Amino acid sequence: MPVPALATSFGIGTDAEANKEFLKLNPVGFVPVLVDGDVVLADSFAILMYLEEKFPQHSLLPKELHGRGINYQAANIVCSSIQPYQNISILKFMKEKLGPDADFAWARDQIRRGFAALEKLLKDYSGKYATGDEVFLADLFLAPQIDGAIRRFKVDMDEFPLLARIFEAYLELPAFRDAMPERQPDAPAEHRD
Ligand SMILES: N[C@@H](CCC(=O)N[C@@H](CS)C(=O)NCC(=O)O)C(=O)O
Repeated sequence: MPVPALATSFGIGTDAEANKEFLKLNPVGFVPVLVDGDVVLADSFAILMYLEEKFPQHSLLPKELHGRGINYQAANIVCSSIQPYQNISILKFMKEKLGPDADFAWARDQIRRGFAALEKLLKDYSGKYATGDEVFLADLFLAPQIDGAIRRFKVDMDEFPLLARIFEAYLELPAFRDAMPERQPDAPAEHRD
C-alpha cells in the first residue's frame, strides 16, 4: 500500500531555500503537511480525517457516535485550545514583551488549563488509552502534546494522573515511539536517539 509523504518535525526556519519550497505546500508555514499524489493537505485534523477515509480498514474512530464525538472534542482541545499557544511566534512575542521566562511560564499555564479539561472529559471514557482500550483519534493528538508538555515545557504530570497513565501506555507502542521527533529523518544530529 503506498504510504503518503508527511512533513512533520524539525527543519522549519533553518534553511531559507527549504522554507521557500515548504511554503508552496503550506503558505501558513506550519507542519504537518501531507502529500499524497496530487493531494496536498496541511493541518493535522484534516490530514487524519483524510487518512481515516482513505484507509477505513484501520479506523481512528470508535463505532458509536458518542465515542466519536468525545474523540473530536479531545482532539480539538489539543489542537485549538493548547497547541497554538506553544507556537514559536507566540513564545517569541511573550518573551520580548514580558521577559526571558514569560514564554514557557505562559505556555505551561495554557497546557495545564487544557490538561485539566481533558482529565475531566476523559475520566468516564478512558481505558488503556484516552477513550477505551484501542488507539483512536484523540490519542494521536494527546501523545505529542503530552510529550511536549513533559520534555519541552516541564509540566508536572502528577497533577494529571489519567494523562500520565495513558502516556505511559503510548510509550509501549512501537508506532508511537517511532513517531518521536528525534526519530524523524530530518532531526538534527544533536537531537537524534
Ligand atoms: N492547526 C495546525 C497547527 C499546525 C502548527 O501550529 N504546527 C506547529 C508545530 S506543532 C508549527 O509548525 N510551528 C511552527 C512555528 O511555530 O513557527 C495543525 O494541527 O496542523
